[in-house]
Amino acid sequence: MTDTKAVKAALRTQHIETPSWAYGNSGTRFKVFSQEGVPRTPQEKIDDAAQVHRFTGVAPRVALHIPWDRVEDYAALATYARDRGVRVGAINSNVFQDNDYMLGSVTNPDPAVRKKALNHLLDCVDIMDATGSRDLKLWFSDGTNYPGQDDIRARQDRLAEALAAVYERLGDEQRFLLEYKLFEPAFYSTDVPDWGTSYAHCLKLGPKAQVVVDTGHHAPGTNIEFIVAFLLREGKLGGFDFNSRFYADDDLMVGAADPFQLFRIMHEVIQGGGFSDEIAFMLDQCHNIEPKIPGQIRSVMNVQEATAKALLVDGEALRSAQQAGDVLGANAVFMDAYNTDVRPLLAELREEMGLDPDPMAAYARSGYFEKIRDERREGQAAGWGA
Ligand code: LRH
Ligand code: MN
Ligand code: MN
Repeated sequence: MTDTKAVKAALRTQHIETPSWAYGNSGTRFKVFSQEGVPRTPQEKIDDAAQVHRFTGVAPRVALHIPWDRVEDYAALATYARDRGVRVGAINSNVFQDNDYMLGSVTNPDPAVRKKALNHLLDCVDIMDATGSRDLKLWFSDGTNYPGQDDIRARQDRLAEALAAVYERLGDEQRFLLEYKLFEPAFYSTDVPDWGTSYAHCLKLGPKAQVVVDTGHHAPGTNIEFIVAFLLREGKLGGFDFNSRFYADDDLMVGAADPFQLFRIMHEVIQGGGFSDEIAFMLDQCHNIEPKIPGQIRSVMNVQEATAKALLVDGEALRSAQQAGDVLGANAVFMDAYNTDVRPLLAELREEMGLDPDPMAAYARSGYFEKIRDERREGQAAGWGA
């Protein structure tokens, strides 16, 4: 697409979901740093997410993590969000932070722990009913640390059983997204370590089970855009957890470590017909040392920039070079789009949308940070998670 009007029209339709946990304090296992003005409640996380939407215009949803975002009344929380111009997005289930889950959640050898974990997943679907959320995101930290610790195949059976029960409970408009991760916290074997395992389980269950690609969850050097292309072709890509990494699951700002990879991923999304709300574009990041709201704004802008460049790929020229076996020509078409400076186009688009062309500067000028810094001095700031 080289017509900039069409590129801008497409960009208007993209929605990037921000995670509630990005607004809380976070760190590594060595230290969680406290920042000023950090939200103390799920409502305050939603207030901050609403700012990201206010300045970017393309982040209208915020994902929750349960029980980190525990409230009495989830329908009321959804109304709270709507009143601030955003909606509750994906519900992320947390079956990794209780002592009971030391040897696993849904794959634990103890049936009582498995039952507890499954009940939590089913409770999350109840929450989705209350908030009107479409997607349940399932990530299991389950795995083993030592060879022989547990039966790898039996753990797959237990996983399949739990997934089938959750699938059964989903409403017609609901889906679950099964997330994989190579390692961590399990260091020997992980029960859902890769897209193939996630895909196989989802395929057995049906169309409401989809794979989610967290860009930080692969071995170094993995060709993530191949996975994206493959899953889209099979109708099995449900969404993304975007972030970037230099080493492992670093959860840094998307597009910070490897903007070219993000562009290649977005190219496959567009080529594969995945540029629609059927694919959830979510951020899954932590801002350990940078301010959180600007970190999210920057990340949303990074996704937009990669998307704009991918939309600029001249598809016709690319196809004819590919079909002619013109290796260098095809690569040049691809790189021309990547090397285009799309910042002026995005600034123009924002002005057309009634936004400030520079969301980072507009946020800094808005006084919102000074306001929350003063208002949130008392009480306990939310940490990674709670
Ligand atoms: C696991 C993960 C998963 C969790 C989130 C906090 O590493 O990516 O998506 O829900 O981090
Ligand atoms: Mn994730
Ligand atoms: Mn992760």
